[in-house]
Amino acid sequence: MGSKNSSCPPTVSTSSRGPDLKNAKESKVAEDIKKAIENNNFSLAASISQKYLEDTNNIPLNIAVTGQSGVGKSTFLNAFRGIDNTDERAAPTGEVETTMKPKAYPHPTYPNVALWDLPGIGTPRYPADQYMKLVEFEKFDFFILVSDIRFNENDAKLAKEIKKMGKKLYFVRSKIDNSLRVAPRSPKEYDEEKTLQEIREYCIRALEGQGVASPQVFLMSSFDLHLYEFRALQDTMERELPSHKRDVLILALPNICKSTINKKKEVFRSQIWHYALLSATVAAVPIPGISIVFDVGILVKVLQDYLFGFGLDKMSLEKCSSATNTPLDELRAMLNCICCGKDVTKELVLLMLKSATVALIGLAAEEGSRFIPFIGIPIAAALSFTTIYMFLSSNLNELSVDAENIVTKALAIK
Ligand SMILES: Nc1nc2c(ncn2[C@@H]2O[C@H](COP(=O)(O)OP(=O)(O)O)[C@@H](O)[C@H]2O)c(=O)[nH]1
Ligand SMILES: [Mg+2]
Repeated sequence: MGSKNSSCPPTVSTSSRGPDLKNAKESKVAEDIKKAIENNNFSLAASISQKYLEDTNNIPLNIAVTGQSGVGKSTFLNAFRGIDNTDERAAPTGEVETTMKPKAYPHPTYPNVALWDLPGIGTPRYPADQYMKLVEFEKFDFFILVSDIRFNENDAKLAKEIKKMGKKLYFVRSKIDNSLRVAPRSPKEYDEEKTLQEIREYCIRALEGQGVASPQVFLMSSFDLHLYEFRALQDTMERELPSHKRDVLILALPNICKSTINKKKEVFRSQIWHYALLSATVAAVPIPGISIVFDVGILVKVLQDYLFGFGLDKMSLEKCSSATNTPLDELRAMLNCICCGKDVTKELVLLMLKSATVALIGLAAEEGSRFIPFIGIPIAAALSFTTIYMFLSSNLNELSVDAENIVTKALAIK
């Protein structure tokens, strides 16, 4: 083989994943799998991988969104989930909240992640001193407290209650697009950065003045999450979440910039070797025309996950097509991976594999020698494993580039 394709990871050693791989659970799982394989017990190895994937992909993440009525909570939690206010799964917006109870809105792709629309504080039904108990605060990983003008006394009371319970809290100053539009300006003097800084300081002073220490305030517009400080909020949430929940959050984030796509890619990448192991061992069967044995159903699932995670599924592309006024076919023509915007079927995966296997198997035979000492699987299974590993890796790379192109296209018209 000629030069090694940089899209193909050279090893299944888990060292490429950075700090996450220091995670004790991951190391223990890798160690257990290695032992099972050394004992020739592939079904045990695969079942450890399967359980690991099920556990990590089902970790619950509950985000509470609270604040007074009308401040933009429902709009924010729809935007976070990548859902239009008109979508049937959307939280209703522009309503007067009267008898509202906490309501979970699951993420459309990751149902283990839910954003909760909470009632405003200080109503007769939700008095400040009982609020946390009434909303069952324990189940929330963190709170986002929204205000559209200034954080008032009720907000400050709630903030103190949330902190008292030891929960993480972020303040969001919503509707920044409105504030910038009405900010007094003469063309010469207008300075958006300065206006934003003033708004931020105003919010911080209001909260500090009511006894909230060192509040973190993020300015944003739910109509344009890619502008202002949603990304800073994302980074802060990621940093402050316990490590086992971080990947769950990353996958659920809206695809608003290249850095989110890249983070998702790394999360997906860290799971590839488990899927390759599953596909190449337990239910692996020979497939006519393809010289490796594997379970195609697993590859269908993984590619589907990539499409949904990156917003390259049919529905997301249709949304992008109408938002950018670009015919769907033209949009598809921009994309490299043939599965974009399609239902991933076994037939499609076989087609993709057939057109890739000659190159992949050649590479796998060469690269495989590096895997075998690590996991000690027999040559045939090792070849399947390595080929599948490379097939998924190269598709993941291609899809992440496609996703970046779509994000760039979508943002260009905003
Ligand atoms: N300009 C602007 N309007 C917003 C924004 N977020 C919400 N709104 C509007 O504010 C109103 C109240 O929003 P909603 O989400 O229902 O607030 P909630 O009562 O806190 O859930 C609606 O008319 C929204 O369209 C925003 O970021 N920018
Ligand atoms: Mg609402």
